[in-house]
Amino acid sequence: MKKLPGFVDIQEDVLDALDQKKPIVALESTIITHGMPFPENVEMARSVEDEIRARGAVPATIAVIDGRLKIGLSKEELDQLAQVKDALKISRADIAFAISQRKTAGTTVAATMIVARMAGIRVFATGGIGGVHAGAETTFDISADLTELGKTDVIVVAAGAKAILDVPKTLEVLETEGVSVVGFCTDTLPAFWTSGSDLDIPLRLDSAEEIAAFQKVRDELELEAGLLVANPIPVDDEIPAEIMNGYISAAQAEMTAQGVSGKQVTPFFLQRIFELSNGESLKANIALVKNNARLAADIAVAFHS
Ligand code: PSU
Ligand code: MN
Repeated sequence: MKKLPGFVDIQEDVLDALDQKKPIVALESTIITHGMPFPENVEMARSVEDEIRARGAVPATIAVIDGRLKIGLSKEELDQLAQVKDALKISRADIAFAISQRKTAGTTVAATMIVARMAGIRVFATGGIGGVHAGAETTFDISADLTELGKTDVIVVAAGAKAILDVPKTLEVLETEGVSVVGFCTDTLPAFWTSGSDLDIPLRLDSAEEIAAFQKVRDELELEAGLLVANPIPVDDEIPAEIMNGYISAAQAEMTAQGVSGKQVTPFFLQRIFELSNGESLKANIALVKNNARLAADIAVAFHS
């Protein structure tokens, strides 16, 4: 295992797994600090870690706590992070700032990918990635997650792109960035709370073993771009697109009226949609993250066998 910077703390079980080349699944923490309310956020984080362990992999939740870059969190650290009121939301641009200023922060998909790759963790599970926001042609709001996927070779398992984004433009940017976008057992791009959409998926694979084999070839080619696995929410947990679209338009209108911009956009949307849907969106969100964690663990296990 390579030497990591002095500001990194690795949980014991993650360290053992790295030493023994056992399967590990990285997890992000913006979903905990900015994506879900307390206490659902900490319950979600715990059950996601349990799902990964049950599948034979070791979970490694990544976050910055008081300036320490954590790879794997103790129970106490997770509880603390889930209740911090003023946590930062950090990406490539500000991860070093959070560490040097001894802040506490949730790592976005982009920042989590950077840390996972630095530690040699190849698979990462999340809910949804950031993308091109609706109206990006005037706001230029395009998530740094997309450019990170273009240069950091980690397998990211997500439930597709949320309809709060401009999904066709998001797919175009992923293609430009050279990101391999693979649908797991699906021909259409999953739409986060909804299992399918009317957009064709660029590539399709139907097993964790095939995804691991695909990644091994990508490694040999040293492609230096990420692999995005789009995993549909289980049909029993999904919310139909017609219902979601109503909440999304309402939240979008409020956002425009209030002038919400920058980093606040995604958290604002998630919170308003949670309220408008009477908590239904959160239930679906938790179900899809768990589903992604299971697939990510299977891929990590297949990758190491
Ligand atoms: N999508 C969700 N929940 C989340 C996020 C996205 O359903 O919590 C978070 C992820 O951490 C993602 C980030 O990396 O939002 C993207 O933020 P932005 O759009 O500001 O780049
Ligand atoms: Mn943005």
